[in-house]
Amino acid sequence: MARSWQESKKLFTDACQLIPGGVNSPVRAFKSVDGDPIFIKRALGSRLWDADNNEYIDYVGSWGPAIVGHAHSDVVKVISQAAANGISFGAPTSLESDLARAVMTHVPSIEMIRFVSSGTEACMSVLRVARAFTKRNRIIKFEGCYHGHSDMLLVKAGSGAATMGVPDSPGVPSGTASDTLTVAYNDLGAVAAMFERYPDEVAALIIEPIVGNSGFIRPVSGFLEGLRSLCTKFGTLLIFDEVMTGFRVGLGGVQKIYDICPDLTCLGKVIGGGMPLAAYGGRRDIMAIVAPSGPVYQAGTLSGNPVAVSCGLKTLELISQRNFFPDLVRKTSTLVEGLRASAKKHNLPFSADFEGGMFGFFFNDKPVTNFTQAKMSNTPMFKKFFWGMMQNGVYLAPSPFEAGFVSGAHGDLDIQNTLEIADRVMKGGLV
Ligand code: KE4
Repeated sequence: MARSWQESKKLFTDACQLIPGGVNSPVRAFKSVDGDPIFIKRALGSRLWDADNNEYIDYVGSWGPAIVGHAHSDVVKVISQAAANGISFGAPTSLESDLARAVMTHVPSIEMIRFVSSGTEACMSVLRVARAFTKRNRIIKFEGCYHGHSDMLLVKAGSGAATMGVPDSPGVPSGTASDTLTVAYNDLGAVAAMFERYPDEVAALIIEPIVGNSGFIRPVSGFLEGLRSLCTKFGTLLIFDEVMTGFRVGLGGVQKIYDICPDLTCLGKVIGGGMPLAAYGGRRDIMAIVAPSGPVYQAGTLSGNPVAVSCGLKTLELISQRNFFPDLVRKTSTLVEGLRASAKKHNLPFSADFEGGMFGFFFNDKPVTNFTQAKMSNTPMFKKFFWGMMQNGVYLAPSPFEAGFVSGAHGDLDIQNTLEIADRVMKGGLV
């Protein structure tokens, strides 16, 4: 029986009178799948229920944070306990040092860290620090990578900016954007040429070391190593934006998997466990210039909020358990292999990849190594697949330029059911 979304439609109509586009973040608006968003009523484990009481197996996971599953009892308990002690003080607590140590245990390139409230804030702040430390202004970013919505980074951005067709948003002064140099992902030659053109002007190169905001795109062999040596050669700071990949692809992030040591790292999503918490950190000599220990100003009323930090601490504790990631990888691998097998069986142009608990797929039978290639994927096919999965109770990211996420709460039966549904949808034809 076709699903009804009447209640969500009513709530959406109401919200559109009050909130731009009826949502508080554009990618939630289902624009790129030509639909209206479902309104979520509650979630538990791997499941979501919408305002019409439709149940879904959830692979958005709040865009990554819900790695232990929704409303994990241990997480809810620590949040309640922390809140009962006071929700926010605007003063330091020992919890922040505990979370700092928990992060550094797994990400040794971070010698000092500053907590903030969003990935946008982390990426915006880290670039201010990089510019101050190097006394340079230019930054290099990659087409299709998304580092939040600060002015200097809304240049050829991925994720919602790409979905909405505004990778270069109106309202960003040309003067601000002019210092942001963009290059195609995986094109080391183009990066080298950019450095040759501005040999002593580039403060930082910021990258999603595995891209999640153009869909899932992996660095080609030697690419990250090449960036590391180019940045060292030209005195540019290498910044890994691991807001999405940190503690998601593995406890040490992409930098551990590829054995690359960035100068600075941005984190978010998982380290807050779904609460507003992110961070930037790295070399001690660089972080030492951040106020109040140094002159580079950055601040936040709710930075290091004790409730959010408690949520993050418990989340990191749960995912650090010995069998958490091996089990997450096994389930994600089963999902991706099964999707590949069905697409092959039904002669669909399809590629898929994953790392840890993060995956992505394109309706494209050619390799996707950059954003231009990602955009050549078959969008109508993606839309049909997305809605077929939605109608059958599987909630995927409503955009081809996003990644998917498996949680510790997804059971083998969830994966099996998902694959059975995907096969049926693919068999039904996506043209
Ligand atoms: P936030 O400001 O949304 O917390 O983080 C920005 C950000 C920075 N860096 C990376 C690699 C990111 O993926 C993000 C945010 N990711 C998107 C999803 N692709 C958030 C979802 C949304 O915009 O609503």
